[in-house]
Amino acid sequence: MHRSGFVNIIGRPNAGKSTLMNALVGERMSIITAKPQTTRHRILGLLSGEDFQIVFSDTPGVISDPSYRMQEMMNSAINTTFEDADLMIYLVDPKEQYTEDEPLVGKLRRLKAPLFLVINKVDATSKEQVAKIRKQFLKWVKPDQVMEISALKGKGVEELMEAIKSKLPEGPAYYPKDQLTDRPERFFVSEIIREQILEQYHQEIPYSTEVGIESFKEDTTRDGKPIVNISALIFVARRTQKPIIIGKGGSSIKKLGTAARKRIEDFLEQKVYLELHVKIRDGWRDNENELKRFGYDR
Ligand SMILES: Nc1nc2c(ncn2[C@@H]2O[C@H](COP(=O)(O)OP(=O)(O)OP(=O)(O)O)[C@@H](O)[C@H]2O)c(=O)[nH]1
Ligand SMILES: [Mg+2]
Repeated sequence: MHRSGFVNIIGRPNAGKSTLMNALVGERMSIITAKPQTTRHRILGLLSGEDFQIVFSDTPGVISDPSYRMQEMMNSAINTTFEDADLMIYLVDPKEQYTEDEPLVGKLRRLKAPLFLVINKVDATSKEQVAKIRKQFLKWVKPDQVMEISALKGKGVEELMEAIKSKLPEGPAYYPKDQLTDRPERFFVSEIIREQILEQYHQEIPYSTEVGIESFKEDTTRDGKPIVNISALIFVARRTQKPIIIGKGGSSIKKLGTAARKRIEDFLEQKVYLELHVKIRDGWRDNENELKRFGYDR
């Protein structure tokens, strides 16, 4: 018998969804930073074996009161996971405060698919606090299982994987068994650059920024070694943000370029030449055409 299914990971920004998906698929796929709203798109991570295929989804954290069209679209990426889930993982950060009107709780009550309530970050939270959060959520939702894990330390991840496998329905492989994700290489390259922007810049800058790959070409250096030539565009939402990205005498963008290049080299397992340019796209976060171009309408 072959088993397969969509296992969708949802929760608040910063709960550790991307860390968990990467731990489950065993690849550094989704970007992870300490800042909330790091993930902006639904990203599939595939895990296949002889007799099973799990289609994991990493998703943006739910935003309770979106200020931009972009954030509304991030929320709608979460809504699609309610339509196709064979199993829903609701990931909770026990260090946070919750109330019954938590954005996803109502929808989770009406969910037909099995629900796992997974309490993350137990490595960094007291037992009492974990127990309190567990009790609280059990008043609000009826999960099929409750688990306590540390996605960061890998604690409880194997047990979670076993529990997931035991809930997988009978079904065919949806993707070729050697495929790892639904996204092309260049998407991950732009994500790595965005990750480094989140790491390096502060306040509104990372949130006002989008990255596009202008060209991506395999080439050889003058001495005949393989290299990937990548040219990327950093879009900012306001004119005043451009000099901040660039920094004094180009120092900030240079630092960004070096950090991103190293990461991309690790990811592609190849030498990389990376060129970065900054462009202004006034108010792109509220502009339907720009959002479409940046892939927010999938
Ligand atoms: N201590 C601890 N930190 C964790 C754990 N899992 C994730 N984190 C940290 O929490 C922060 C957010 O992790 P992400 O995986 O990016 O969280 P996310 O839910 O994908 O966040 P968004 O994409 O913004 O919605 C990072 O600093 C992680 O290192 C955990 O089990 N323990
Ligand atoms: Mg994420």
